[in-house]
Amino acid sequence: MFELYKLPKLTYEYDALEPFFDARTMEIHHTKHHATYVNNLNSAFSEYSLSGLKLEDVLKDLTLVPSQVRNVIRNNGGGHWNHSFFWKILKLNTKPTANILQLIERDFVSLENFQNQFALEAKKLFGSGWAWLIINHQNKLQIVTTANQDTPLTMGTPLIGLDVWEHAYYLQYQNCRVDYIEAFFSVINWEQVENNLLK
Ligand code: MN3
Repeated sequence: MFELYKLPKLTYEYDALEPFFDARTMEIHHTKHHATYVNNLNSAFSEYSLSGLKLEDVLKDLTLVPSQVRNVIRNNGGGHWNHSFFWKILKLNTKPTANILQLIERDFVSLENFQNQFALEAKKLFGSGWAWLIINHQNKLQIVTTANQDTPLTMGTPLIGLDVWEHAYYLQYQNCRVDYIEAFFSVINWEQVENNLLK
């Protein structure tokens, strides 16, 4: 089987984020949802002989690939990119680094206010998509949302991303997206956020 892209291994166990994100959701999310994006992405790259292209480049500019495969790559390539990013920014018991805190206070006044704004945008997002904290092209922190599996790559450098598709929380939180968003603030890996900032 053609395998340009691989499902990344998590660096922690599925139950590592309990009680905030439950093990069953993490396992299904990783081994079923993310794996499907990877398989579909590999099929598309194989069928259209795209293996010379870099996924990030294509996601920033879909005109690099034939029009009939753009939506497949947008959805599944985006799905692969977004989830690979998401797994890395999850960890229990980390705190914002001095760097990050300084930027958050500069652009959102306080960490609490940032969290409120982020939660509001994530809650407001209609249907499936993602909420992000990015550094935009003006070098300011900005909260943005993307629909479906669209990435924020053209808008700036992503620092934090939250999957707000129902598959990310329904087993544990059912219709209570707000509780899932609140729980997310307890599992943000601020060390990785700092890594993302330094990129
Ligand atoms: Mn997902």
